[in-house]
Amino acid sequence: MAAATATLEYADRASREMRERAAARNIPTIWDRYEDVQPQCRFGKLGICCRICSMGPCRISLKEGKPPLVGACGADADTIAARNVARMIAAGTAAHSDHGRSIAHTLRLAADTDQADYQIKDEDKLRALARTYGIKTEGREARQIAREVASAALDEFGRQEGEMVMPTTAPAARQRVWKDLGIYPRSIDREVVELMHRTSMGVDADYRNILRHGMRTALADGWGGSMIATELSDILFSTPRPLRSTANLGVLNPRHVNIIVHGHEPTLSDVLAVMSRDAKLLERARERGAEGITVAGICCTANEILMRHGIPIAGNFLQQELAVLTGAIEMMVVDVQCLMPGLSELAKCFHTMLITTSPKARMPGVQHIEFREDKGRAVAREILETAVDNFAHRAAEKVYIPDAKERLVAGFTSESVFRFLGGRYRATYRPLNDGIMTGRLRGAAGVIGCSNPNVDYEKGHIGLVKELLKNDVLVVTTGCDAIACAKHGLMRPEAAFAHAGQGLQEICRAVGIPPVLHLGSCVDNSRILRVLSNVVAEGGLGEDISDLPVAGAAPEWMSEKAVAIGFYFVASGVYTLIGQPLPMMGSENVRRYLTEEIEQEVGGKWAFELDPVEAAHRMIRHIDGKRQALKLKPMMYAQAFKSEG
Ligand code: NFS
Ligand code: SF4
Repeated sequence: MAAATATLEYADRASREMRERAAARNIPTIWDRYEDVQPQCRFGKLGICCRICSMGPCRISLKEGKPPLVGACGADADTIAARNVARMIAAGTAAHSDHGRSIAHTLRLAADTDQADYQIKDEDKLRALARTYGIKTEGREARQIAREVASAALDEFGRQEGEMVMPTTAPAARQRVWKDLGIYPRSIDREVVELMHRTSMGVDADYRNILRHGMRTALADGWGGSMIATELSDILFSTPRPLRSTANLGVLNPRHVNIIVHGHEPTLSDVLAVMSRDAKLLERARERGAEGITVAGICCTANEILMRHGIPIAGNFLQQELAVLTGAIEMMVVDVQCLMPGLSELAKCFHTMLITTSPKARMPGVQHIEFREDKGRAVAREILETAVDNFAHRAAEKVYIPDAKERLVAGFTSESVFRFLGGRYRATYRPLNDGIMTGRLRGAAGVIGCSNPNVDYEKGHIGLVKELLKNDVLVVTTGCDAIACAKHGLMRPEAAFAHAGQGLQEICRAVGIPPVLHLGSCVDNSRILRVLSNVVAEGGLGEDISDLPVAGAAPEWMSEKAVAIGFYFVASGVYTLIGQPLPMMGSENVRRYLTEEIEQEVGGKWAFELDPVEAAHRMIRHIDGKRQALKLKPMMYAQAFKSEG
């Protein structure tokens, strides 16, 4: 096993220690399995293997001039690569949006049922969303409004005529771009279905046409499914407010029953988090010899319940196995997405119970306690009691919790961040826009997405974010990048003084924010779209998102969801940089379209860069280009990195 030989320069202490322990005990983890699948198929990596019909699989030659140049049906590298990437968008959009759909159903349940386990927690937001959908709010009760908002949201999925409503919240100029190009989304399910149709055998063979529909599908995610997930979660579970918490495996308590919630949808984890504080349950834990109950999160579930309840984060995607390896987890409860199937074998080495809860995501041989929204509290109670009872089976000699946790401030939203920036009474983006216009802030960057074993441990995230901060770029983050930043202390209130350039330090001090703002889970990337729209609306920085001095990055992307996110940011006018290229580099035409020509069509484009410092500089060069186009003042302080001239 070669896992221990990988560079761990950026690894936090907890992850380093747990990886060493796994290696010492010969327990395989993601890094070992990743080694085992090497060397990887180059045709797959380059996106030029097609297996969508049984005349294939067909792969295009990697050697110039050497057949086959086309598949059996005549599809060339351009068609094949575009179809493959487009299907990743469909899958990513489906994942985010199906999550959004389940929240919409939960909102309807809360509106319809007197005794529902869910209530409307943010009525202001409900009323604001109702106005977006043209639903009357005056003199009406919250539940009445909620019922109609839930159906309006559900209509976004299956509408057969007309277009989606949620994207009307984008700047007017942006909506025109989509209309002119014919990519304004009509409905979420429809775009996904049409994409699957177009990319099936013998349909769309024009790579640009395929990828334009890919953008339309991605827009149905960002400005649709994901945005619905975020907005309705805020209505049901409350809109986050800035709060303090902690992150990393050290949040586990050796004397407590430790329960990990892992996955994505907040419907179960939110109830679990609240009910874990129940007095009767604590009593039960004490009877079994534990001093208390700790619930901690992994992946986006962690972000959801951190943002709303301050529940600590155990770790991100690459730490799911490391958490089990502590031997101190009574139960890991999973719902959907980013769950490694390898967990089931690993859990057998410990007393840890792995519990699946969604009918959409089961694992062979793993206990399943099915979660249903209409009996949320009852299922949560059963799960919690089972976890508490498992404390008796913990083997003390197998327990090792690394002494590593980091303080953080999280819970920012498009409404709250700059409410603080602007003073107490009014949500305004003026101070942010002014900061950029006067050259205190260079611009802003969204750094998001997964962690990936094909990168030196978290070097992609941390190397990139630190370089941006040094150069006065404010960073907003979500998903597993957010957790990486938290573990590295970049979300401490005082982090600006250690890492930020002078201008960014001044902004952080004036407003009392860390230089890296945690905006939530991956569906909450829709909050970043909202922030960008609000910055445009505030004025002084152009008419459209594509005018803004901003950039996006997913340095360690892994999931198909990240591909959908990248495409909706590009289609929204944002320069979007990822580490490992999209799997389409076998087609020079597709590469040129996505990294160059597409900018003429939508104002954003793709970039690929594995070196984190160079990645930051490429983003900064883009930001500086936008500053010049807007004729903004030069930067106020000497900069660590100068674009040129
Ligand atoms: Ni996002 Fe969340 Fe993490 Fe990647 Fe997975 S948890 S939805 S996909 S791995 S950031
Ligand atoms: Fe081969 Fe064409 Fe079938 Fe793809 S669609 S597997 S390229 S024959």
